[in-house]
Amino acid sequence: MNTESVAVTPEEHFQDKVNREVKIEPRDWMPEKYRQTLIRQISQHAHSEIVGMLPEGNWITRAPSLRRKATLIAKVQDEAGHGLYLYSAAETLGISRAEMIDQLHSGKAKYSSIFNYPTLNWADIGAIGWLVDGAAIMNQVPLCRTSYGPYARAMVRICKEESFHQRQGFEILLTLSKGTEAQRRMCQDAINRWWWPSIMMFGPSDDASPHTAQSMKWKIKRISNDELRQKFVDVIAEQVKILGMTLPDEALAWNEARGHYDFGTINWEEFWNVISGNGPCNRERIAARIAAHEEGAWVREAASAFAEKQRQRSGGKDEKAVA
Ligand code: BYC
Repeated sequence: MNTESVAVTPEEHFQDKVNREVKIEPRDWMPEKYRQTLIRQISQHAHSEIVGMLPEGNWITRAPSLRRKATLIAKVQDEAGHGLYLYSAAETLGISRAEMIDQLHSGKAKYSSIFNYPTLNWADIGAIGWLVDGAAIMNQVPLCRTSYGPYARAMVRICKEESFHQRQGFEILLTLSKGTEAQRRMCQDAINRWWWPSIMMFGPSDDASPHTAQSMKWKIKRISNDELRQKFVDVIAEQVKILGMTLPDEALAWNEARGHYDFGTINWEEFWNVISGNGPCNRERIAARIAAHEEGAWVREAASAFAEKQRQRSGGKDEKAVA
């Protein structure tokens, strides 16, 4: 028996596929707004990975041992790889890498709010790994089931690497937490400064999120901002006990009836301020990205010239083969 529903319009056919968990692929018909939403989300995600290299890259030369240096280099390199998978996934939707980069540099496209905060000392690298990568994984694991095939497939690989990142961050903090009094203070101070920005990473609360309802209907997003944030708070409120540290929130308390931790009110004014370009490091981050892009122009030109030479050479060979 044919159980497929009879789709009348392209929109209905599309929604029916989404409802049946059939992945949408680049050549499939899709509503223009779905395509635009994906370009916005995937490119902003890619930009976050690339900008995220800056605060961490800053600590490669100052990592306290060879092992820490090697691990941090590997992590920062992974972020570059994540950016590249994501730019490639977005390109399948008909936008070029150059256009996306222009949107980042001109301020038209956003990147994660979290990377507009400074990394002041080594403990911050631990806190980023544990809290920032932890929040990123919480958000990204459901994206492995997102409705757009190339995005979902990129996320599977990214999530595997992110879980290594989170563990290395936790291990840095665990080491500090067992160290001297000064090291314990560094650890607590980093947690205090990164906690609130980390829970802002999930985005505005559901009732203030303009995109969530439609993105959930299209199964681009699988779990809402508030639900993910709550899951993250529940996990971290337990893990912080292993470090013998605390989270800087007096309202944090287990709520037996809800089966979740209650937590304090997020400073949404700070969030909107940071994402509209006025956080502590926004200008510095964009200036660093633009400088890197301009300084890398000769590499792009050399690579294009080399590709052109190869093309001409292989063209010559082909002609010989034909002759
Ligand atoms: N920062 O309606 P909403 C990482 C914007 S880092 C900045 O909820 P949506 C990593 C949002 O874009 C994590 N902007 O939107 C890398 C929208 O503005 P526009 C990166 C934010 O898209 C290196 C407006 O607020 N992860 O992985 O449905 C080292 C309204 O929001 C933020 C991703 O990007 C924010 N935190 O939901 C370590 C995951 N939150 O675009 C780690 C993929 C919201 O209309 N993205 N905005 O101008 C997503 O899952 C979703 O896009 C979000 C936002 C949950 C982030």
